[in-house]
Amino acid sequence: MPRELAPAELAEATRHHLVYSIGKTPDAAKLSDWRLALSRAIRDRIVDPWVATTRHVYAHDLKRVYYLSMEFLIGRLIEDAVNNLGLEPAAREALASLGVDFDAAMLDEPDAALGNGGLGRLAACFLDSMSTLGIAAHGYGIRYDHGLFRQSFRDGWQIEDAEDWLAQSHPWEFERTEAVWPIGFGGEVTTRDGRPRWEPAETVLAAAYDTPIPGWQGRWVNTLRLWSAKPTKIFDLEPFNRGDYMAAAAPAVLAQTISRVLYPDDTTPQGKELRLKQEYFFTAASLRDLMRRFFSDHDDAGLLPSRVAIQLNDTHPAIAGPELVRILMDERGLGFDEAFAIARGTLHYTNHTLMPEALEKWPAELMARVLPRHMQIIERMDAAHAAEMRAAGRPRPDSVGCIRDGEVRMGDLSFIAARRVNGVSALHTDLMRRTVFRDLHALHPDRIVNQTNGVTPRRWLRSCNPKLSAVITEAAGEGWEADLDRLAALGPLAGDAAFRERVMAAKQANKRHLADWIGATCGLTVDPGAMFDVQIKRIHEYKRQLMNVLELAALWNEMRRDPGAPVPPRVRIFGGKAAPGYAMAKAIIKLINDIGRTINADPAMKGRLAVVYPPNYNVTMAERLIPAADLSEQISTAGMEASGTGNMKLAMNGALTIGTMDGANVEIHEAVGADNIFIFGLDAEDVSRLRAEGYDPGAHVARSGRLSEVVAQIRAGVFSDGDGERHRAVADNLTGHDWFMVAADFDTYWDAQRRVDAAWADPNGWARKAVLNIAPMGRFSSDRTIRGYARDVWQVTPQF
Ligand code: NBG
Repeated sequence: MPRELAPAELAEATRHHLVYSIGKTPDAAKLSDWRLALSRAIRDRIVDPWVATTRHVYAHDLKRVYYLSMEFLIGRLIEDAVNNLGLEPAAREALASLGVDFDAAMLDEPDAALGNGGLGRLAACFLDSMSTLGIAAHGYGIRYDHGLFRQSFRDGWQIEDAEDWLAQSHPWEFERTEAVWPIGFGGEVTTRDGRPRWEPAETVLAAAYDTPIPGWQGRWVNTLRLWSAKPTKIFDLEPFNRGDYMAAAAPAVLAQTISRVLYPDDTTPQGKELRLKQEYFFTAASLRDLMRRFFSDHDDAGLLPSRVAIQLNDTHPAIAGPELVRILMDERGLGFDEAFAIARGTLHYTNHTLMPEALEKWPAELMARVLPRHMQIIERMDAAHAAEMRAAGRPRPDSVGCIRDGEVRMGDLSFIAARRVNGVSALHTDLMRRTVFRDLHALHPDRIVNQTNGVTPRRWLRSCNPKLSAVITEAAGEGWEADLDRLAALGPLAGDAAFRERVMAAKQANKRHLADWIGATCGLTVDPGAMFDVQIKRIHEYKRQLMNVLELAALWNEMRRDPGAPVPPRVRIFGGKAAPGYAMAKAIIKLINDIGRTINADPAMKGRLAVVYPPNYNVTMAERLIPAADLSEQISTAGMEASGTGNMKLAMNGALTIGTMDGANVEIHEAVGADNIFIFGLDAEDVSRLRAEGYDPGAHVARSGRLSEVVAQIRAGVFSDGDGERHRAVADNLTGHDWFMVAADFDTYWDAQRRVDAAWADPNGWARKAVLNIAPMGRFSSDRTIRGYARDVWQVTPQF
């Protein structure tokens, strides 16, 4: 733990940075100047333990973990730093003495949104846990100029604008001008001295920017290294001298495009050359970097698997397999067999979805054009794998292979190049074994392991919910933030009325706070005494925000029919973005906003039912909503949500789950017990059986009076100013296709919501359930997940 820091000392350091790093005087400084100065002052506190960690790792030659991810959804860094270093009281006091409001300064930091959703946020939680546990790790990714787009609504439709997190200087990072690697694309493969040689046609530079990642109490500090693309030459002088300035700048523009923007899509591969280039760009830069580190104190490439573990976060960095083989063969002179064996001892792959359209595939022609040498190596790896299986008497079925029907299949490539392959919840891993990787699993029965996701309790409890944290500390003692199993101490207190009251008082305070924010940002008055019912996640058909909003409309109908019905007041809150190219998801957003507007405008609903959909859901908004949630909507079609992590964050903060038996909901159900969760609907087997039998959504709609009524209203334009056409695509899809089985689950969802109503009517019982949701959440800490990876996948020993 770094030395205690007195507020006066931190104030002085902040003032010093304001003048000497930012170049402003206190009287002229704006809030952002103060925030930047404070960030610098805090960063100074991280540098010594960072250096100490690096020395320790070198001195003890610790095995290193490299986490390669296209996405790191880290959010605000000042918050992690202040929280993990225990500096909040000092920072608050220091800024107050300078006449600056600490909370305002924290909120001034742009949300680093270098990710789309769960996959990127998981990577950020893992960074926090790897530092907290003392694992020698680097995160490797892309320093996008523009992160996930900013969402607003115009007439209820989603509008996207470019995000600009680097507009002000990013005070946490260190530019490493010595770590710059040339990355090639295209060109051809020739042979020289009997060795293949790749001569790329185009080269860009990958420039490293390091952000230190301190763990809990700053005992250990790892590095997140993000790559930015730079041109090999700034501009062409010849066209410039001719006055052709556009042509002069062309090389720079081309290169910089590679790290310009995060693909705003987390489920479908963009069949775009740029995406493939992004993937190769950061993977190749990371491998070069880590190989340089490895060879700086080892000579024998054969040692790589015992000194290095590389984790591929989804298939995005899957080109790491052929790239590593290429480096070992073409640059180090190893034979193919040896190179392949080393790669297969070093690489590990996490699968994050079973959705077929999300398992990346590239046209073989594109791969051969952009990465000609890699294409050769992929063919060779694939042939070697086939031969190996034949020799072992287990010939590959036709379904297996890296190249099929003119496409390179990154899922199979990742699998055959990995030592371990993991799923992210028990159900997902089981389905992986039985569906997408069935044949590969039969060939390699020990390769697939499960590592159920987790979330960092430092950010998702301690920092976002100080009120509940204080109550937990009273009950479980200090230090639970790094030992979340201690929450178990709350279990026996569920029967203690005074304790329950303290827990619910914290919730109530958070709800008042959120209600104020909703008033200020959405112009809506909501009653903090109402049930806050929250669905926050990417908008996707399989996540079924549609089912949620249809049930909401049905509830509205019911409440209008029977004004005296004892329906508890609810505020239904949505948050989430749709991929810009995903028309159906955008149509669902519009429908939610239309239904919401209709309900909010009905005077009879005042104080009884309200709908809130604040635009631009991001990490910071999640930190506001989660502590104030009573009910957590986890209602995906069973078998579709690999794990979910919002489900864990919400339960950890005392929200009860209404959900299907999908992803990690299954394990949450097991942990909290059937009495403390509202489970409904088809399970994964039902879903596949029903699909196989031939699912008829129209029949389900017809059978459900409530659903039929809502569909008829949508078609009649009840929610769209009489415009029956506006939501026709959604209605037609629901009655005619409904791949995600909204109609089949609607009635049981309705019933489950009424069970929620009944439970809410008993405040003591609800509070008891809330406590019994928090108590067993230790197993959903990302510390538990990372210990699992360390043990079963990476074979490293955490220092703490
Ligand atoms: C997402 C899944 C979630 C899961 C996260 C993290 C992708 C491709 N997958 O269910 O949909 O929680 O990954 O594992 O983004």
